Amino acid sequence: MTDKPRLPPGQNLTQKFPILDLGQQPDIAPEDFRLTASGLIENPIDWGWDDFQAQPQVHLTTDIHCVTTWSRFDNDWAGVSAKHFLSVVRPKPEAKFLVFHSHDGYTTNLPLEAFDDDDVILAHSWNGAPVSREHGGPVRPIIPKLYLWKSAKWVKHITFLEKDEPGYWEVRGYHNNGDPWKEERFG
Ligand SMILES: Nc1nc2c(c(=O)[nH]1)N[C@H]1C(S)=C(S)[C@@H](COP(=O)(O)O)O[C@H]1N2
Ligand SMILES: [Mo]
Repeated sequence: MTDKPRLPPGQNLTQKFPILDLGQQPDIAPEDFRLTASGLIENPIDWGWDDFQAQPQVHLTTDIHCVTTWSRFDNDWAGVSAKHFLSVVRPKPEAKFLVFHSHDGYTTNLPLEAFDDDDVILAHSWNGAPVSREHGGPVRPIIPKLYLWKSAKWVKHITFLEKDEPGYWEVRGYHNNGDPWKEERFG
């Protein structure tokens, strides 16, 4: 067995950070920010900006891979780790999937085990500055091992589910899982 190449198949490296979304870019001031979690968890949360900032903060450097074939190496993120977030909300044993819900109406789904990993972060900063409005600030989860459409911009709500619930692009022909190294791009 060979190791996975750093650049997944069919991807091209870019230094730029393109912007892709449904066309609306919600403008959420930190004082209006709320992050809620519900579903199959022991501790549903409703965090304002101060609550989010009061959680332990981590820095992570990750690569990102967009299904439109660009990849960008070495993005520095700061925020709350998925591991910490899960230690607070405490998923019940039945919880197997989660869905991100965003302010622009976007949703995307993933297995809990993909979120429950050391390289996953709820990011408020990118390369030393707040995640910009265009890139999904104030807070955006980053799941580096899946195509970037799984990394919802402008996240406001996370639901934990027993059964999978395909999101916006997943019901419109994108692959349900989205592993870049398996080129799980479409259907
Ligand atoms: N809320 C929200 N998140 C989203 C999207 C969106 O339209 N709305 N688009 C997804 C898609 S298809 C991609 S490729 C990435 C693009 O992220 P970027 O604009 O920061 O490059 O965001 C993902 N997250
Ligand atoms: Mo995309």
